Amino acid sequence: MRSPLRLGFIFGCALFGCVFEATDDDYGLASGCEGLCGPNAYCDYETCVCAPSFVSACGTDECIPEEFLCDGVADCGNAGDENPVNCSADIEQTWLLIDACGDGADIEWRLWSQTQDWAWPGPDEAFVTPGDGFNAVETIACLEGDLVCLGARSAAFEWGVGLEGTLPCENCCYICGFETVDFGALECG
Ligand SMILES: [Ca+2]
Repeated sequence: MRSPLRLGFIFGCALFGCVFEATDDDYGLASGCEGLCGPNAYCDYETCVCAPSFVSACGTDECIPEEFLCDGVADCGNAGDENPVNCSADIEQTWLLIDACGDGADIEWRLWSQTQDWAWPGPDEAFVTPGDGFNAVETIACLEGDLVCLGARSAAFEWGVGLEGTLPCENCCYICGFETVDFGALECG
């Protein structure tokens, strides 16, 4: 599933066909881009344009066939045509856990993406449990198929990948999908 809006934004230039625009500054006195355009692109006055049904998705001067976008095969050298940020849909996933550690301290927790440099609610913010024995429920917008790991910390204990997302963990990661993750009880130690 793709988000047309996001694809339109990321590949906006591709949709309009331009790869780059040459200016006189780029090429001294010579203007135009004849001979400077990459594979599957041609020079239209001062702009390299992807050939019909080709798009610019690699971050280079190369144009690839439209159908190569998000088809599960890396066609760009940097796999830019398969970047999950462009190819996956944002979905809402609810996480549920319970502070079962009666140490008198609330638990701070974050959810860490394993495929992007991203955490919920953010790398400098944390969810906080609402007290011993009460459900903590938070909903995040994650990329379908992303692996998301729980990291949590109270005054004396740490769970999952830890609040900073750096610890190894067992059974603390779940695939971003439509089903609620019921993480269960966080017990002391
Ligand atoms: Ca591809």
